[in-house]
Amino acid sequence: MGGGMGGGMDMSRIIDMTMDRYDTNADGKIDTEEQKDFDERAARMTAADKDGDGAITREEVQSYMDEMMKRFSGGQGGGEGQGRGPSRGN
Ligand SMILES: [Ca+2]
Ligand SMILES: [Ca+2]
Repeated sequence: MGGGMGGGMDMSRIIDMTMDRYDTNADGKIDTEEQKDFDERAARMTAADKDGDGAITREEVQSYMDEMMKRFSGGQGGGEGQGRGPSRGN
């Protein structure tokens, strides 16, 4: 299967950067300690922990990003509402 994304965004690079930034001990996952460094935006990524072991692996980041992309480009309308937190920065 040729799974190339034709788009402008290089997903694996984004994941690399994410891991780089937060996986400070470079063991390949972002554990709960490292997650304390998450900013507001990154905090959503805690939802990426599919197996619920508290640590976010690169794979989990990847499938999370995947889902986000699908959601973005899939554009089934109607998914709005509720989801907006009161985040206005400060
Ligand atoms: Ca780590
Ligand atoms: Ca996990």
